[in-house]
Amino acid sequence: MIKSKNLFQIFFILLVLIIVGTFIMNILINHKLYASPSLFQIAAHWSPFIYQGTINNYDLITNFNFDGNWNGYDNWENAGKNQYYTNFHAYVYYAIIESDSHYFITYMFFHPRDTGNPWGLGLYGWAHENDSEGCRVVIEKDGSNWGRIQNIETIAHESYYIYNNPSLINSSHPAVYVCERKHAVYGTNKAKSYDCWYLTGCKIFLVQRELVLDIGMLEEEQKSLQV
Ligand SMILES: [Ca+2]
Ligand SMILES: [Ca+2]
Repeated sequence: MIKSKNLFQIFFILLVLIIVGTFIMNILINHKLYASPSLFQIAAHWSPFIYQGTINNYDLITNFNFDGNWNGYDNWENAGKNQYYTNFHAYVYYAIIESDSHYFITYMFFHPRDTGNPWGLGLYGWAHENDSEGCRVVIEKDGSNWGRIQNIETIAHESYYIYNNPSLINSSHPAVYVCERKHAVYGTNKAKSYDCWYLTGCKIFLVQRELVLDIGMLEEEQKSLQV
């Protein structure tokens, strides 16, 4: 027969195990140590803060099918229609490549109109439909859940700029700067480019983590299209 003293000891040991187990599980869940993050979580974790120069709504980053179709030949015309021009939603497209040692995360910013430079002149001055520019974030696998940022690479027209060991916002978000009109992307607001001569004089807004949610919505949208 088990004595009441022994029963108390067993009960006490079980209680301690439950409390310690719950505490450990909470740590694992909160710090996502119970499983490696998914590729989507990796892309969301390192997603850039985007400083976008704007002079009008054609400088708002949006989705390719903003007009309800996947036809790229009507985007210039439709972007100018009031129902779309006043209702662009923020989207960022992403792609991620994983190697044994790195993640290569590409973020693409789409604008239906590149309105050209103010003079319509120069090698890249012309206006055109369907503007796609962006950046790539290179993450080195270092044994931690999220890895370590190695560099970011931006595209501006047909040139690439590499920024090693960039400073981060909220510890995991590199900043990129997107010019109005032409939408060239730089990793610094002081790039030696004619684009940034007029970037500094315009209104700049900051697109934050909401873009991550839109990436998720886009994934669901793509799945529904595949069905
Ligand atoms: Ca279209
Ligand atoms: Ca452009």
